[in-house]
Amino acid sequence: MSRTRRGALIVFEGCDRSGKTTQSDLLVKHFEAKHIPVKHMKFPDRTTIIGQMIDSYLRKSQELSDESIHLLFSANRWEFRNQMEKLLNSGTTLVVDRYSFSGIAYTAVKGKSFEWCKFPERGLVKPDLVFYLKTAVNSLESRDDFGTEIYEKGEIQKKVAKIFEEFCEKDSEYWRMIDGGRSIEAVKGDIVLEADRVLEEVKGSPIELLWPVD
Ligand code: Z5A
Ligand code: MG
Repeated sequence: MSRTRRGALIVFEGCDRSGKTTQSDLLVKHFEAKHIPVKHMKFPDRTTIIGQMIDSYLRKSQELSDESIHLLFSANRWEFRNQMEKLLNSGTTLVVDRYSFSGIAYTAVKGKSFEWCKFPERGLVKPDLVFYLKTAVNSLESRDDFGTEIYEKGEIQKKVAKIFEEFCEKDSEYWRMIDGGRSIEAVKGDIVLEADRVLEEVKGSPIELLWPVD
């Protein structure tokens, strides 16, 4: 029985201005040039009603409790969960700019427990590969537009970076730490090598879920 090869779920994580959008765009273009079906996604997706509430919070025009904003970020991913699974199963690779790990990291640094932060993410599609773009926070602060939204403070970004590094250590089978402090082309070179490899690896393997509840 022939089965359509599934696509891969490839996620970019990192601090503010670490190059996630730049590199995820380049990876999408790389796949397009090879005629590989690919879709670029981004969280938060500010186009939905939930996304607009998140946008107002990030731009500091709407105050929300830590719990409410956490659940809104998660709900924003759940809005797209079934569509993502369908696309992957039909052979489309998804390149996603921020995902559940941002959700966990940015709330955990406010003092909520890791387990509490993780819970609403359970059952979303598990990425096949996560790139963490590691870049010194001091150098990010000098990149364009740093400092306009609510979390864009050096102290918060440093704590978030530490949580991403813990993920890299703990979940090393699908996390890759990439030195994002180099030129855009050098960073892209490493990413493309890993991404091409994972596309081959996932052929024939089923989609997994994040931290499924027993
Ligand atoms: N958040 C959350 O709390 N919970 C959640 O569940 C999720 C998110 C999903 C908005 O995210 C906020 O939402 C974010 C986390 C929180 N708050 N913070 N911080 P966002 O994704 O919309 O925004 P962002 O990631 O914070 O910022 P960004 O501007 O999108 O950054 P980026 O995509 O990583 O960087 P970039 O646009 O590719 O590059 C930034 C600049 O640096 C640009 O001028 C580039 O040309 C330049 N650049 C890129 N690469 C390089 C290199 N290698 N060298 C030099 N310059 C470079
Ligand atoms: Mg971005």
